[in-house]
Amino acid sequence: MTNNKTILTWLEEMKALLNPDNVVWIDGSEEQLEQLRAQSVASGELTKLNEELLPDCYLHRTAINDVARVENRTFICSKKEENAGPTNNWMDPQQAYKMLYDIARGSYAGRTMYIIPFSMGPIGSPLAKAGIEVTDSIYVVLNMAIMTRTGQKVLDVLGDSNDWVRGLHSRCDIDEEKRYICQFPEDNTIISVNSGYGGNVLLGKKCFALRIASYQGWNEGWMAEHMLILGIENPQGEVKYVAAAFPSACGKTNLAMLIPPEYLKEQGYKIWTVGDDIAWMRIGPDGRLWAINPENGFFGVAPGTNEKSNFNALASTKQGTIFTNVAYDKDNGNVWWESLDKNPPENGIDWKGNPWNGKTSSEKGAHPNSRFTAPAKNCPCVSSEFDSTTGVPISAIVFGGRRAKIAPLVYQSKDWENGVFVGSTMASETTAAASGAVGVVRRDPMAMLPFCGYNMGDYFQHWLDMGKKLGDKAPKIFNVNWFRLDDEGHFIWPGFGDNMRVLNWIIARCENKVAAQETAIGYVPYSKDIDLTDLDFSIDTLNDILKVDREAWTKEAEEITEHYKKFGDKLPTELKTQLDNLKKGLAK
Ligand code: SAT
Ligand code: MN
Repeated sequence: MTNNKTILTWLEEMKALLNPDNVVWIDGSEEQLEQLRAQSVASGELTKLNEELLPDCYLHRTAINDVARVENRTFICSKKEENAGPTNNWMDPQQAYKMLYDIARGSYAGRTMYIIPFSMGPIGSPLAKAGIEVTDSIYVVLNMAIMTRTGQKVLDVLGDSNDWVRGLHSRCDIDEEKRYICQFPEDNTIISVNSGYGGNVLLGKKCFALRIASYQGWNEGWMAEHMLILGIENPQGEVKYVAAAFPSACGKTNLAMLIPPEYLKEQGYKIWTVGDDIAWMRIGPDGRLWAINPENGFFGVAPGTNEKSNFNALASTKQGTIFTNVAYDKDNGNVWWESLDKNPPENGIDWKGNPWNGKTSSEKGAHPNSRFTAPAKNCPCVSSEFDSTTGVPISAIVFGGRRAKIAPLVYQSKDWENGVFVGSTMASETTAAASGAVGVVRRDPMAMLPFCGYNMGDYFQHWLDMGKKLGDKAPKIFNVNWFRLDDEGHFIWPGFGDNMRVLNWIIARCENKVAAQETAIGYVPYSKDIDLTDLDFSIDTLNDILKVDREAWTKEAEEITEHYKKFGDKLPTELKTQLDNLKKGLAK
């Protein structure tokens, strides 16, 4: 498949280490993938779903102990501990290689080694990068074939270059105690052992496109961010692009595929999806920030996805999709998950593989972090720029998280530097996307806490430096919070399609078309400027969720002071000044 010496040498090493019975190159052809699907159905790794209801779709169950990313077992293995920084687990690279090789040694015996050449980003795009993942899992091969661009073409474009990322995945025994997800940023290398779950094993995704790529971006002057990318088309047919960062399972996929409220649709507004999870952004020849989505599919959270909450995501899963850890409907060969509809299967199998009656059981049918892996091209609102090699120009960057209180529905930062401050202090209540307690507030700067491949203090500085280079062409930076709760614990803002009302305010701000009130935290909308047409929502309630509560923010500023202490000398002085300014503004 290739004469690239750097690849061939590494593969020889991997073969010697892993000792596979067979070696198979993934060439990107449909015939080969079809044969692998058949093979994994025969072995029970995949279940073929009803061909009429869900053509070319499959169900997979992971081990019960292996259902989410494992942040406590994820390591950045840079030579110096300081370069992993205070927010990452660190391991010395020599020690890590030895430990991981000892775990993986001989683990492919009796198995096949699949070699997956893949491209993150449209093949041939100057913003794209290549990788090779070796794996002993057909599930990984089939998911990578949806989530990335795979096969011979990748090798052809790469030629003899050594600019590619090495990814070793071995399921080993799915032993939790020996599960490790290790990134070696200085070596462009990822090693993942003893897991078979999504983010731990689809190495193109978080491991490469965020952890390794963020480090590459720092060195090469670009940005790899945990952001969706969407286009907002106005009635004149002009499209403005927004990139938005939210922690895992905070609705990035929903926002990326939003359907505007009826009255806006009638006026001609449309949303186009470029990406739902990751953005790679570079300064283009015109000085603006241009973004691509390095992925080729959506690895979305299934529970909560339904016709109302995300019609487009659901439509994306109707063909060529792999479902992981959802419930199975034996009578119809169909899948089901919580809140899909009010008609769970009676004769079902739950995500653990046990018989399950959805009508009577109090147990959940699908795991809260169960997923669909769907091809992006299935999405009814996929952007015409999806495969663009130049990407799309970004007008606004939006940060957000789950905050029951405090953070207003939306506000704009005062400038780029202040926007970096807002991103660096982002906080969110935790979800099921990672193992650990759910619902605890944690600081998650730029939604990159589990994904930044280097010292987060340096990462903040990189953001500040990018702002200096972008100058007055820099995107405007905003913060949103869809998740305010009332005293009874209900969401106040309707969210979903109605978030378009907020996006329209954001775009109007970018175009200098609407005024705003300056507050200590930034520019907050006048409530009259958030369009509530056709919405049963009072202006008083809107005022409530736009209010900047001085007392709460003063407490918040104290918590930010604590959060910032972690970064020591690495905290850029600009951000210290920003915090001081916030405190002064609140005291006024
Ligand atoms: O499992 S993944 O890490 O790929 C998805 C997520 O947690 O956002
Ligand atoms: Mn994500």
